[in-house]
Amino acid sequence: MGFVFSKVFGRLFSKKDIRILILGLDNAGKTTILNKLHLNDVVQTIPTIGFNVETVTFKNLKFQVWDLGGQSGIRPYWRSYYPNTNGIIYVVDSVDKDRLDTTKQELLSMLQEEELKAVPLMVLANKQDLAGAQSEEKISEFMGLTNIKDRQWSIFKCSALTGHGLNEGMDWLVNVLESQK
Ligand SMILES: Nc1nc2c(ncn2[C@@H]2O[C@H](COP(=O)(O)OP(=O)(O)O)[C@@H](O)[C@H]2O)c(=O)[nH]1
Ligand SMILES: [Mg+2]
Repeated sequence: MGFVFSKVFGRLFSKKDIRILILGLDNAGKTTILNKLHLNDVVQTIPTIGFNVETVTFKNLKFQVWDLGGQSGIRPYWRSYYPNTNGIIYVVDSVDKDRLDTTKQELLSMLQEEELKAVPLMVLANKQDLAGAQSEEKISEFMGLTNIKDRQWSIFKCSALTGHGLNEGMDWLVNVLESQK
């Protein structure tokens, strides 16, 4: 299942800068998704104080990725990445039932950030190729996504490993971003 970056994101190429955060717990599959965008060569991990941010820039699009969870002490450093964010991709490991509550709490904390108010949210229920993966309906229900009324959001099942489902999710996000132009 191929992912043709320019086909999916091409509609957003313009002079206007677009910033997308890709977030989730460690091991959720964020870096794998970034690699699936076939921009591996421009991925740089920039060590900052306390945490690493992977940045991919392509034309006017900028993707920034880091791991949530664990040390709440570094949370203040994240804030410098929030301003002018156009979209959030939140990646969930659908097999990691033990940390479903942790990832839910991390997401809810992010959504409370003033600078991320009303920013569209696309949740990816990743690792659907694995046995025991929770359905996107179950994850949506558990994480209380249906209570979100103050922003556009959607959830998609996918496998970053095979690429299956990624296009659908990205398509949704691109449509939302396009309608905001
Ligand atoms: N089976 C399967 N493994 C995946 C999938 N996505 C990521 N992984 C694996 O999960 C591990 C963590 O992925 P990674 O992208 O490094 O997670 P990150 O910490 O969120 O950046 C790696 O071993 C990946 O190969 C998926 O959709 N299916
Ligand atoms: Mg990673």
